[in-house]
Amino acid sequence: MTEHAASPRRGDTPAAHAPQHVVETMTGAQSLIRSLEAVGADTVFGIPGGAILPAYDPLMDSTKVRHILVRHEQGAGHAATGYAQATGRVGVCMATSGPGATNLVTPIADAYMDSVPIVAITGQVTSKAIGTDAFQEADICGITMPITKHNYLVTDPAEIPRVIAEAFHIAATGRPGPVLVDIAKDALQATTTFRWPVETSLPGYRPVTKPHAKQIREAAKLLVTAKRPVLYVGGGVVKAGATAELRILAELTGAPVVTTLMALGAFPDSHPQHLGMPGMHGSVPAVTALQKADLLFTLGARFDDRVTGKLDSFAPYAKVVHADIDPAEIGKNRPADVPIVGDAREVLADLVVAVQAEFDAGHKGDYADWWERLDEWKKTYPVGYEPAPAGELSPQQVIERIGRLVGPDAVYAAGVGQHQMWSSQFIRFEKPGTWLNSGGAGTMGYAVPAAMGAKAGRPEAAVWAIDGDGCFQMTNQELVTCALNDIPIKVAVINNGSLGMVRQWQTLFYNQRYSNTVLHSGPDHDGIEPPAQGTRIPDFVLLAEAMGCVGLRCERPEDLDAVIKQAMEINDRPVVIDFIVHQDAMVWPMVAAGTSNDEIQFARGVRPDFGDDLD
Ligand SMILES: Cc1ncc(C[n+]2csc(CCOP(=O)(O)OP(=O)(O)O)c2C)c(N)n1
Repeated sequence: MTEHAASPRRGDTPAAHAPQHVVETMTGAQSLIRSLEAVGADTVFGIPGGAILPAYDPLMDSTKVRHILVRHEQGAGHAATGYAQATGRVGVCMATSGPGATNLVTPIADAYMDSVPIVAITGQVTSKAIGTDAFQEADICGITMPITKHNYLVTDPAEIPRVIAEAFHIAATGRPGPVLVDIAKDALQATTTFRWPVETSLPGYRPVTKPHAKQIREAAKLLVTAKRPVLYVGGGVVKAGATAELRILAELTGAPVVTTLMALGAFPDSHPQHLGMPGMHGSVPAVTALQKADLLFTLGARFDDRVTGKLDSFAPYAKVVHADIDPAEIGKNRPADVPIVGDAREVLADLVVAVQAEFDAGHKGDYADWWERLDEWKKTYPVGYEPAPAGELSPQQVIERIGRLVGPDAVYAAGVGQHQMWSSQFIRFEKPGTWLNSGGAGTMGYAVPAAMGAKAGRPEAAVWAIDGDGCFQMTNQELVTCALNDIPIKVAVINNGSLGMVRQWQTLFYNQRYSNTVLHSGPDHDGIEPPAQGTRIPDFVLLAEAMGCVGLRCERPEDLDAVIKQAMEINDRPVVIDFIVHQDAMVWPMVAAGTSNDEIQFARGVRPDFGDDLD
């Protein structure tokens, strides 16, 4: 199973540097850096300031921890997330108290929604000043309580090694997620004893990884007796490094597979059993297969509203097997007939054995009729797009060509909007860990810093950010960080001159009244005509050059491949390509928000005809 090598699982943070039985006197700040070294952290993204300053001094001497000085703490947080998603290890970011810490709130919330293991370390005002509205004081533990898996306020320097060990353990195990460690400045300054190894004390924290044998048998029985099953695969399968096991189960049973936005790459897009992505902008076969299924075999997915559409009309004929590491997910949105709590890799491995036992007993699922229908839908409703008017670039074509030319080994990070959906539709994902995006929170500005984090963690990989011109203007300053730190990412700005996804909703649901979605012009603009050529503010090519990157522009379809290839050849600096694309392209298929998946439109106003005996 070669995929395992490319499929790191949560909890893989190497403890290679862990010292054997050390007891040394040092400052709390030194103890923090030694603890980070001991848990195997190799990269920290951050910005110093008063409260965290003591920690930056010993950081300068560390030969094991590389600090990357970002331009905004939000960039540090998303970079930690990108690092974690691309490497499977825990990402680390660091900030000072008050505004430094609050700038981390968005990426922490983002990591929480997408179950990404990161540890955020913040400086806090001195312990005596806590609660006095001291300069740069913010109650970051209080603020992040609902968006962290766990958080700590440390005022006793002796606790630092234990807290860091626990934070990494909690972030990486069970359902991964962000952990915040807030350390008072006086605890960093005080003299203490660094001891390693350290005893952790987490009596209430024991994630269940081994699934219950009876539930596995029940699930296997349902799978072999179902007539219309679908393996509904979510990001948990990628997080658990369970993609090889998934493929074995899929090929053993012959059941169709759908992979959610968070699971792209968990099952090869090119595999004949793959129906595509379900959800608001999912493929017709994937969305419809879930609707018509008699069994949803759910693995590490969470029945997100973007997948289910109107919940009470979702998959009306289906029984549900729901396997998840987090028991709180099971039955949250849709009751499960067979709930399974466990690690996706262990669940899948046990299921393979249980299904084989059913086969040996002569019980084998017959999905031939189901496949006849699925193949028909695949043939009739492939994901595609209308070409742009002659001479203009269509955004889908740009993204499709990047995917084809750069290939399935690269890492792709997307922002949020139309370009994100087109990336999910037109890049072919074949391997886990190659698709980074903000699925749960939908955070504009995610792409550039996440790509930076991915490239810092996997320097050998080609890393492309596919960004919107709106998203790019939120976090592009991290290209300065990339240029200065030898992190040569590529950024494809899909420049449609507008907040495209919002504009699409205005086209469809607000009578084409384009209130405040045109980006490159001011209030005089009528919002309908594209801004005149030359009114490019900012000019992304000049902006790129100003940040130490190579800036390229592509406006004509005939130049597309050459520009992508030109960017691929440049590896000593980051590259930004400003793709000027047709502004009225829309994302299809679409299930309008709050409606039933049965209302899916293949293209504007075109509802698929299923000629259906199940309706
Ligand atoms: C931080 C943040 N603010 C606002 C939104 C709402 N929103 C979702 S998509 C979008 C437009 C994105 O525009 P752009 O980056 O140009 O991408 P496009 O849709 O044109 O591809 C907006 C404003 C968001 N998701 N995140």
